[in-house]
Amino acid sequence: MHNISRRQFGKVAAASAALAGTGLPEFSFGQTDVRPGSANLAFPQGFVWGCATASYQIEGAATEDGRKPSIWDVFSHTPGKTNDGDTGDVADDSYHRYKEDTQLIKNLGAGAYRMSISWPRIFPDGNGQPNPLGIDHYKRVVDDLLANGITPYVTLFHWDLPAALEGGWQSRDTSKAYADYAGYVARQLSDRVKHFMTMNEFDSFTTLGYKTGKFAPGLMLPEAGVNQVRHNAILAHGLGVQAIRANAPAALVGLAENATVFVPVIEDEKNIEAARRATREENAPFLTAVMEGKYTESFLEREGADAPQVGAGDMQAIGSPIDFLGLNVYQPFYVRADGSAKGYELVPRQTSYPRMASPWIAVGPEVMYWAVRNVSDLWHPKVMYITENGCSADDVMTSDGRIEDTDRVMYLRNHLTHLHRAVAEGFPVKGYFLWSLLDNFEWADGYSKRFGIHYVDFKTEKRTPKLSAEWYREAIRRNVVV
Ligand code: PNW
Repeated sequence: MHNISRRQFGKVAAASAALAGTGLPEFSFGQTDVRPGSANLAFPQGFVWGCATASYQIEGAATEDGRKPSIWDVFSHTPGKTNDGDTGDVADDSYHRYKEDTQLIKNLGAGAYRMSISWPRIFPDGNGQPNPLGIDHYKRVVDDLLANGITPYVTLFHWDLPAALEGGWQSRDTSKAYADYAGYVARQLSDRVKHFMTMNEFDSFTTLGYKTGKFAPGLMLPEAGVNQVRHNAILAHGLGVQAIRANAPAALVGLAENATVFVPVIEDEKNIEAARRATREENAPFLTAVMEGKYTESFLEREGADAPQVGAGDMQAIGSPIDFLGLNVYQPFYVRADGSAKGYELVPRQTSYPRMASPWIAVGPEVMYWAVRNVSDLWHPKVMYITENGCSADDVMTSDGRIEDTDRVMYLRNHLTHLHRAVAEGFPVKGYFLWSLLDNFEWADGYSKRFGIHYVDFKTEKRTPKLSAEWYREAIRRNVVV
């Protein structure tokens, strides 16, 4: 049994020592002034503020400079798969307008940008010969960011898998092809890029792509097949970490994962313990396997004959140490201790639970604190980032050209307040990336859901800062929740 109060005391004591001189209070939540704008909600000096995007969602230029289709090109061009038949053919046209987008980031005062590389631009057939025009494009993008004082954080796989790879993530060969691709990009870019993330959100592209069929490639495999896809995905991550290290020894390697986050229904010792247990069990095929280098016994038992086939050396690769852990944080799940052997029970959200414009975004800002704390208490990563947080909203432009997204500001302000609590308690969160810099192709929802802090008119590609962009700029400028 853990002695929570002692552990917590140690953490807070360490936090106050670490924060001495930064002007942060020992206790930041519930016990001091937490009015927005209060110095008590200040972040440590050097905290990284950024925005995030992904290649297929913003680039367009789907057939340019030797790029061949990804599974998302195939899927979005299949009738009935995306809202209104929307595709990423043009998207934000950022392939051509990247300099304009750099200026949007610069105007926010943000020091970092999380972007992704399109695998089918680099290896149009998934493997074999690299396409020099592909990597040249990203060298230009990165150089433009650096020239403007913005640090790139590069994701190597944000779901645009080359369509040419037979079987996609059902095949182990894809994991190997991924490692070759990741090693190649790291070698090409590591003179300019320090932070690489292997993958974005295992659960989304495996479960939605291969189980429910809502995302590319739109398959509905039986459980054994889905578990194999998940295994091949985390294996690709592990082999990717090794390949990046071999090709770019100075690079820092991490992951951007949307771990399912559990919030204790009441913040007391037994429910906190339940949240921790739920975090480990419910993320067993993904983050737990990556952080522990093994599947939990209860996962293997629960899946039985449907458990994945594991090759020799797979788990060791999967458990390769990483330098930082990125968490994409959107929605909470509530949990309570129930006295069972498992130790927890999920508590369903009532129908009145508040949501943003995407029905899956249930609003529970404390998710931010518990994402960091559960993961830290279980696995103690040395460095963490929030690699995504944000929301869709029903943005409309007023007659005088403004977008008054007070609901998005509300969502962001509250999430940052709870992130501040985590930082003030000494958890090692070093930065925050807002999803998203600009409205973009929201996967199966096409252009019907807007996540940007810049509004995009998809007819003219004109970008307009929303109220939330103004708000974020002010938070960044003062390094405090406003
Ligand atoms: C993340 N869900 O995706 C992705 O990393 C982004 O590409 C995406 O645009 C952003 O969040 C907003 O959706 C998710 O249905 C998509 O639970 C869907 C879900 C979760 C994450």
